[in-house]
Amino acid sequence: GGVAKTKIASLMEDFDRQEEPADVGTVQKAIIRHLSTTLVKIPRDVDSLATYLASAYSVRDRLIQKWNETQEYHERHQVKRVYYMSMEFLLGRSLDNALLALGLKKVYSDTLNGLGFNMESCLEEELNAGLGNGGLGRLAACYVDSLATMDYPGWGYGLRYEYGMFKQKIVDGFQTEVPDNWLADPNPWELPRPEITYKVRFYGHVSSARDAQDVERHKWDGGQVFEAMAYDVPVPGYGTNNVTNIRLWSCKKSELFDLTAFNDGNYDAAMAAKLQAENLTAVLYPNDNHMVGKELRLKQEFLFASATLQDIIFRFKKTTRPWVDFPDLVAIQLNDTHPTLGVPELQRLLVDEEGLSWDEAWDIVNRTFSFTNHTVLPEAMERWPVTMLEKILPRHMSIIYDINLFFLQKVEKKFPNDRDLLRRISAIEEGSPQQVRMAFLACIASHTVNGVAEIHSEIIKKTIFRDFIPYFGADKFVNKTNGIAPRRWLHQANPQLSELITEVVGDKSWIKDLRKLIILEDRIGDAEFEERWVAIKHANKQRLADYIERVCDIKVNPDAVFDVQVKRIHEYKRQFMNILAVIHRYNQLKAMPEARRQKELPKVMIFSGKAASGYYIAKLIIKLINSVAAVVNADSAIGDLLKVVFIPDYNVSVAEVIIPASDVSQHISTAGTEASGTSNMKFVLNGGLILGTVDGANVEICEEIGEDNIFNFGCLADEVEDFRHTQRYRPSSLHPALKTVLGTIESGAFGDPGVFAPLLETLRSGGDVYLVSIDFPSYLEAIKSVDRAYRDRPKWVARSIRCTANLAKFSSDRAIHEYAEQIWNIKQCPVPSKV
Ligand code: GL9
Repeated sequence: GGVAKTKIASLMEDFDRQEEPADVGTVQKAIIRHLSTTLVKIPRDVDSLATYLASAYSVRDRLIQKWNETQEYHERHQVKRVYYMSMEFLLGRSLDNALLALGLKKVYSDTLNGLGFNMESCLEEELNAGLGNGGLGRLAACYVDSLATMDYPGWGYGLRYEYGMFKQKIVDGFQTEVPDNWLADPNPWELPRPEITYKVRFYGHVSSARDAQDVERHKWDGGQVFEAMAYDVPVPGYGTNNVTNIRLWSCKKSELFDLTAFNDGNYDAAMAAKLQAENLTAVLYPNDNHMVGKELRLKQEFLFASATLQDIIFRFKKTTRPWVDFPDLVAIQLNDTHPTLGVPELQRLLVDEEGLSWDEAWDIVNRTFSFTNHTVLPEAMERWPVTMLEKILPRHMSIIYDINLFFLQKVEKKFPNDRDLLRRISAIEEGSPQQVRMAFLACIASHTVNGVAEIHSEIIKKTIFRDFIPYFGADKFVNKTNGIAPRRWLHQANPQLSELITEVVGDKSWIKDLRKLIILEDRIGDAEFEERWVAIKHANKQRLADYIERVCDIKVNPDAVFDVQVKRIHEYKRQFMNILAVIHRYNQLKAMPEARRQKELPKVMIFSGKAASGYYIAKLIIKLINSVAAVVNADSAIGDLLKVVFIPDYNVSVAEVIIPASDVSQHISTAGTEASGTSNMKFVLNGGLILGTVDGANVEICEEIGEDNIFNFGCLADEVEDFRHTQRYRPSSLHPALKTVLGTIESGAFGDPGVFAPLLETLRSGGDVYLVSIDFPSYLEAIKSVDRAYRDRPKWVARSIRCTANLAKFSSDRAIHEYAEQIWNIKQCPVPSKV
């Protein structure tokens, strides 16, 4: 077989190295072949879905070749890789992105035209991969894009949920949730790997015995064993041969058959047990910034952690390098605490399975892991009851106890006689029930901890990780400001603006180096250029207006100001405050004499976003927005002066339509609550101005674009605590404008006020935790300055250009370079071009 193997190996390597030509003839042949063979279509059944699929399969063929080459090349050179562990990857659609990355968009468009199909409608056949909630999941997707584009060796690891983020339907103004059956159509972007599976155990018992060296060794067995199977999602870099991988685990029930029942001839009972067995990867938990302590979620986290670590170890063992070298080949980034069970799992695999000593293993763990914190909201902090862990993961619970014990012993040694410090810093929170603080465990196990924007990284040093600094030193805690992929969020989402930029820059190099955008500043004041800039924004607004008419049946005027707030619905993000100000504006317009009113600035207020299915108050906010919309939009006295739109089912591809069309976008979280935000970056990159609080990445965006180009308001992060206290203990009377607005709601102007009572209560006896009533007056002032600024058209256009020109810092390429150099210690490794 040796000779045959060599022959097949060299033929296959040759194959991967051959690049198909990129001409219409070749592409057409490939599409036809997939229609006929892969999809088994007869000519009269070929519709735009089939055409999309055949196109996708033909692009995938090219991707797989490059994927093979990249993996082979990295393996041969034994380069260090980063593994980005994330429970969420919000990828959206892939075909357009892949076509642009491979430089095939034009030839595919021509080919499809030649076949009588329109490119846009084919692209729209693709279902969104919605395996994430919001910013955290989309960040992971942008980071993998940058890893590939910048030729860094790295993979994403995640879960393949059968149902991703639910689809949102609006019924009678209320959100309803519909399952997202995203795998209903064939998915060309995943490669099932049935040969790559790992067993993952739950429950069972731990026994111990002394080994030959008289060391106590632990064995975990019994319980339930599941199987995790790999699905690989290739991610192309832009304009490079590198194609990286996201490996998603799907749970296949193992030991499905109850063997006794089976042997007893009880086949049907055994099958019933199989069907009843829960599928751990059935559904994504739809909570953003909120922990729900369900056993099933814990099991998902462990299935993910265990399969991933087993896979990484398997790959490491193929190198035959000694264990101490593990951190020289492997960096693991924990995307929030969700993958933190990877820590005790790696420790277990090294000690129990591979026979290393505790200290050898712990040293490896510590040099391997780093951890990103993404939020300071207390309700988002993962804590698992000790009793639940003991039951489901007995060996891990005991490893966590030991990790914590050894840590506390070292703290005690450095700071003797400080029992309160030990209590505060312990990974086990005392109380009933006792709980494991996952953020502390991640911090203790990681060599580096980072926040996601300057202000956020400072806040976590003063709050959750405060007590760790005297022990570890401040250097362990760093900042890595988030970034966004310019490929998707400018080049793909805004093709017209991209073309203009390419013209000004002289080539497409800006797509991989956003610093080149600075040259746009030279064109400020150039009348012809500014005219084109404005025309492109207008065309994007028209595209959104068409979408709104199609989806919401509301006609909006593209000449009005498009004022946008799109993100998850959450009290801390304060969509509530936005809609209260909309009511204020409506009241004002109504009160004006007609002649005066017609001089007002026409505005379209655009909202979109999902509420977690169990988040009652957030759902009431959606209802209020829709109720206000119904009244305002039907008011003929108001006409185009004010329209309110709630676009249903916000997701990546809806964002791609909305973001390039905004004049103003709102990022108005209570200061100190939004760790970073990333859509703020997307809007500004597309020439939209921000109305925002001094929070998250808004702060650094302001630094980059200048404070003349952002509308800031509201109290500052270090004032928030004080305000909360004065609020609570000396409930002050509400601002008159706010009182009037609440009065309008309570009068029944937007339907049964009883419906909204619990929402209004959050401002009163609820304690107004997010300081809506404190910031409302300065918010109204800020809105006035936006309106004033917008009326000065030339100045506004200059501001818009300045926004785009100065956004380079917020490229995910910059972020990934920083992670690579300062945290992961990985080097770029471009796969050489074909000869
Ligand atoms: C988040 C923050 O809320 C955002 O401000 C931040 O931009 C992103 C990415 O760093 O992370 N933290 C967080 O918990 N979520 C975020 O989007 N969402 C989820 O929990 C899914």
